[in-house]
Amino acid sequence: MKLVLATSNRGKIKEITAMYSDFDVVPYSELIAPFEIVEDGVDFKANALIKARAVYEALHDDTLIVLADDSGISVDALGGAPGIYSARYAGMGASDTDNLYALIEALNVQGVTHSPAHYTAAIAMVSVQEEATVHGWMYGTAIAEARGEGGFGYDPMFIPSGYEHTLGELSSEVKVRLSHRSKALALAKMMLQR
Ligand code: ITT
Repeated sequence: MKLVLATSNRGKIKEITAMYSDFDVVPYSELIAPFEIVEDGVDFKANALIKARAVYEALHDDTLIVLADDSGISVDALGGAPGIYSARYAGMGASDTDNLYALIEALNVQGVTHSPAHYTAAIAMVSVQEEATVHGWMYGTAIAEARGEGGFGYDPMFIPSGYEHTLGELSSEVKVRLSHRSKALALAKMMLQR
């Protein structure tokens, strides 16, 4: 079954490809020229559907299934920010590193060294037959410093519940066991197999 990923995020592509080794997974940019998708949905689910539909429609191939991920981190001490704005917390076109240090700075400004936080992933699947969405979450603590080089995005400042190290310091195997994306992808896989 060919599964087209409607994402340009290399960290997501790596994680999804590793977890879906039993599928024929291809990023959409290998099939058509990548294009900008306006993510103006009200929540993660709406944005995941916007991305999956946009790529499905652009491909013009009803044998394909398109899968999109919309995700982000929500920090309690910041009222749940950045949430759905995680990819542009430091402004439009910001890099992962810019966003990471902007979030650390926001905690420092509040005088917060540790705050409860969680990641959310919404996965949307679009095919000729149907559209479906699933979610996954990972809870833990956001800290006001970056530790480790592993993972991507906000991982160097996120300590999963039950651990003492950040996802930047922990192995990718640990992240696969715990992550918001893994949980959502496991549900999505059951639907795809059905
Ligand atoms: P696509 O829309 O092309 O998929 P994107 O990076 O713009 O790529 P999102 O709009 O879903 O994706 O934004 C997700 C943001 O949350 C982005 O800044 C990521 O770095 C961050 N994020 C999501 N999952 C993460 C994870 O597992 N670890 C670290 N950061 C993550």
